[in-house]
Amino acid sequence: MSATPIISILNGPNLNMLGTRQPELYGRESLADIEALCRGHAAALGLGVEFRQSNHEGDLVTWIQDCRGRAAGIVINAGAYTHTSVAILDALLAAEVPAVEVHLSNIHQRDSFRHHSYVAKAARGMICGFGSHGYVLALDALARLIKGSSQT
Ligand code: CA2
Repeated sequence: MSATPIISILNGPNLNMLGTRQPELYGRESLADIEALCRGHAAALGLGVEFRQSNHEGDLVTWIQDCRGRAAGIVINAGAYTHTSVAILDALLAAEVPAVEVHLSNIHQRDSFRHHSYVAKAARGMICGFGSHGYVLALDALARLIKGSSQT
């Protein structure tokens, strides 16, 4: 039997504050609620999950590097670093692991500085505007990609 593929779910700055403020934008769930949602859905798909959050860009870069040759996929909500971080883009390009970008809010309906994503250049696709369900959709997308790539 082959090992369970691991999906690394990475969350950027301020996402540890979910559930405390701005529910109209980000919903009422905490990040711990989203982690539980992801763990349950990943298990149903036969995937394992690592779930992490940091307010520091370098942590996210290191965790992405650590995925190379080890993780089967990355789900990333880089928070505000989405719109600023060439370092995260470079790490995703170097990792050579399929990544799906997620945002809770619809970034295209918000401030114009949120319309551009550096992460998008390295991601297989982006899901935004569906709240926590976006993480579930991202896991579904990765499960399909992983199954497709393991078929002979
Ligand atoms: O919609 C998303 O998921 C974002 O990645 C969230 C980021 C924002 O900078 C991106 O443009 C879009 C911000 C997350 C902040 O989350 C908070 C939640 C509650 C209270 C304060 C901040």
